[in-house]
Amino acid sequence: MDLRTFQANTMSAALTEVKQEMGPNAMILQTRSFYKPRWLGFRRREIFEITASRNARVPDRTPKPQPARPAAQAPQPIKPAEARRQILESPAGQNAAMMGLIQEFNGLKGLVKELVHHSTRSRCPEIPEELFDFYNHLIQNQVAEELASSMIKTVQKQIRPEHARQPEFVKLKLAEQIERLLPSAGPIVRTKTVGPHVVALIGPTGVGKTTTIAKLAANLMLREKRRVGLITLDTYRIAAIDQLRKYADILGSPLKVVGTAEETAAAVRSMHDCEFILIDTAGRSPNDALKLSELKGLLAAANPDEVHLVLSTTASEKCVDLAIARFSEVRVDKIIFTKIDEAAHVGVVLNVIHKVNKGLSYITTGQDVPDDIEVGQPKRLAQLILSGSMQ
Ligand SMILES: Nc1nc2c(ncn2[C@@H]2O[C@H](COP(=O)(O)OP(=O)(O)OP(=O)(O)O)[C@@H](O)[C@H]2O)c(=O)[nH]1
Ligand SMILES: [Mg+2]
Repeated sequence: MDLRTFQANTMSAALTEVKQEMGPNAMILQTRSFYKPRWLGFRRREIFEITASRNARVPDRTPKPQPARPAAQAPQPIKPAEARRQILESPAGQNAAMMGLIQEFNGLKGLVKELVHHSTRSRCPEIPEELFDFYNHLIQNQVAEELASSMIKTVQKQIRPEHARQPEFVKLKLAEQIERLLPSAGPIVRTKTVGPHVVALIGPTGVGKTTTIAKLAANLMLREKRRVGLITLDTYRIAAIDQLRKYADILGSPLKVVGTAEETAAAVRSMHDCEFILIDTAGRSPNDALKLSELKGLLAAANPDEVHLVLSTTASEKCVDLAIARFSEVRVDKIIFTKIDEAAHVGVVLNVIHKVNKGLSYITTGQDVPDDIEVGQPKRLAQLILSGSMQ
């Protein structure tokens, strides 16, 4: 039997070779794909292989009545076209056809990936080739291009060229960079010995301020056995007040709902025997200048020790930037990032903290009170940004 194998970068290229070398009647007996290392084993390339024959005979397995014939009579050769039809109609043939389609699809996917790689590559020629996959990984995790590029260049200076081919080593160096860029600011600590440590949470609507207040209060009270008072500067919405009241009732902590500067100052005074006062505020649109200046007045009356801006990781970076710009006019000391569990990528946390140069106090990772909250550890953020395959 004239049996040959053909290898190419795509299934269709392999098929073209089969047709050129063996003619249009060649029979495909087997197809497969496998990966071949290239670039010194650093990246892999998919190879498509077809085994074909010009004159394979395919046994006809359909049961037929056996006419009596002389034992020495030779079997009739099957015509190539008929044999091909039989192969295609058999389960094995259909499997092979399906596999061929899947391989074509994978080939296309690889091609698109390669195109993206080349287009990104051409936009940043300064990134060394051996570290390009790491740069791409950072970009795909929404780390700002400029930041990713400077991190990669620093890593390049720190490592020997042979280490660039050791992903775990490069990851370690990148993690060090991320940790350096992400100052941690948490947890909330009371440094004074007299009077309550007052913490306010501000931020856009629906980012998770009230839920985070409940998590913080529950952890301070149940785990650290602290006396905690709650104040809400949200008099607009009954539902929002009820939400915090529910938590206050469960925890057994005092709750004051205030709407004016005088009421705010009085509420803080009334909780003088608490170790911590946590202040919840109504979400405000960064575009609502009037409500933001009202918030500024109320907060000033509370005279908090720290104000945390709460931002959602699921918001676009544009929204996050706008929120930072507008809420900074009120007052921002630290940043909390919520909904890390829902975020597709967390590079935005690194970009923002680096840009505003404020410490990351907490990240929240789900809706469960009190468990889904963590102190913003740079190591953990580095792990989240660098997790997943880099190649
Ligand atoms: N997945 C997820 N959901 C969260 C997280 N934190 C809060 N949420 C949810 O986000 C929604 C809004 O939470 P709230 O705490 O009411 O948000 P808020 O900032 O107080 O909202 P406003 O007071 O309306 O501005 C609720 O459904 C919460 O359960 C988190 O870390 N992960
Ligand atoms: Mg709220």
